[in-house]
Amino acid sequence: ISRADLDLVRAFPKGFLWGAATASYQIEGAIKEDGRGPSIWDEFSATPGKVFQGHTGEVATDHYHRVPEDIVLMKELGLSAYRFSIAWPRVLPQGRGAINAAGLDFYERLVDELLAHGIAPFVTLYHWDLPLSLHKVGGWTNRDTAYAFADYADIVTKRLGDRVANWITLNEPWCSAYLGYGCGIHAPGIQDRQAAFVAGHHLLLAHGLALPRMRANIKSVAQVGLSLNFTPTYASDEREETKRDTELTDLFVNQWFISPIAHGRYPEGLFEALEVTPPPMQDGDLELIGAPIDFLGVNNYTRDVIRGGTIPARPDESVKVGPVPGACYTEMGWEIHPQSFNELLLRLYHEYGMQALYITENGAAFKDTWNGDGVVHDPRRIAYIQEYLQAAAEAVEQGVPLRGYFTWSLLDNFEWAEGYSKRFGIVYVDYQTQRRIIKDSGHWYKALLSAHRDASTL
Ligand code: GBH
Repeated sequence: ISRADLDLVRAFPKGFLWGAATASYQIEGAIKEDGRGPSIWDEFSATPGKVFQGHTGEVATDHYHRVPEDIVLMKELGLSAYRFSIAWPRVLPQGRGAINAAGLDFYERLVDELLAHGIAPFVTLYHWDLPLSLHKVGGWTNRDTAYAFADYADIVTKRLGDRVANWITLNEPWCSAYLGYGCGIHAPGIQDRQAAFVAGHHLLLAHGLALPRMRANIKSVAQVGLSLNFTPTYASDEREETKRDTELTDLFVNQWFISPIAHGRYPEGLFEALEVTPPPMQDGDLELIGAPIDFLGVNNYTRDVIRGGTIPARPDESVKVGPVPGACYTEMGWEIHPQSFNELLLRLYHEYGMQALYITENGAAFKDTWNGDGVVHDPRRIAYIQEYLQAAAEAVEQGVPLRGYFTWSLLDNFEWAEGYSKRFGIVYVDYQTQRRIIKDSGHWYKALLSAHRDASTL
């Protein structure tokens, strides 16, 4: 570990949580086992042309059968926290109604094993795997799905609320709403701008309805929040139309969900900018949605640079500029820009008044290879995490109440529409054998975490 890394860890307070994140459909596999019902991602990935080379989550990283081994890996890495998601269709195969005991048992064993190893569980209730039966009756465009989610949240926290303190209702509802219903690149693959905003409202409502019911079930000091994705937007030039389109993109990409959560209202001009009518709402919805959360989970990977005046100029269409001269990109084609991460954290604190923040996802995909020698060199991932942590450290020094950092991801996994073609793990997975190999970035992360522990005990 370098001198610079030692300085880096000193910026993070004692008790700061260091973790890694995953999601059920991306790692579990075993989609037909022990009574799990089908999800929209089973159907979507089985539909030709939707996912890279027809990849599916049928086996994924086989985590469902490898929990003990994977927890040993986390322990080896020295993680103080682990963020994972619960597959709703394992708990409620039809989305509502009959509970599948084996599903709850699986997550209870996972939680108990984490606790036995001194790793704090951060549980996400919804990371995109909606039970297919709920989709058949409209999915997130149906208001009833929000009530079904609240019942599901109640069931899970009744079972695990005596030992899990940290909960995330939804992961990136923007993606569920827009990628799922607006442009259709994610399940359920619907292309309907208007439907995206209806779905978005019901996702927010689901969060709002679940919040008080979860808190009632959590025994220790409840920490309930949600994780939102942010992609800060920057203007590529000084022109008026560039300024306008940059603001419109920000409205759509960054403000759509945080504004109702933080302020109890949709941001002004959102629906007009996207040329949709406001979603149907009932009295009291925005109060539920805007109820205080205990923390905000921040997922950030990159920024967007916008060139205005592109026709058509609706912010969900292509107004991004091509490669920024001199910039570096990951395998996803996402620009590496730590400064925007720093500014995002400051904004969430100052403009949105978030009093506790966790980075619940940050990481990078690169072309990692393994030659059979048990070593994976990924210097660019180390540099990425280092630079983003440096930006986070500066935010902490500037007063941002940052409580923890989870890198995406613990393991290489099923990267949604990209299938297995993109590797985000700090641990490599050889999909032929399911062997796990800690990448150089994993070894580096481990050293960093242990340096932070040492610095904290001084
Ligand atoms: C996260 O989403 C997910 O939570 C996680 O499951 C996933 O594996 C990880 O990141 C890596 O991708 O409008 O098509 O240009 C990613 C957040 C937000 C990033 C939307 C891409 C623009 C998509 N994403 N963003 S698009």
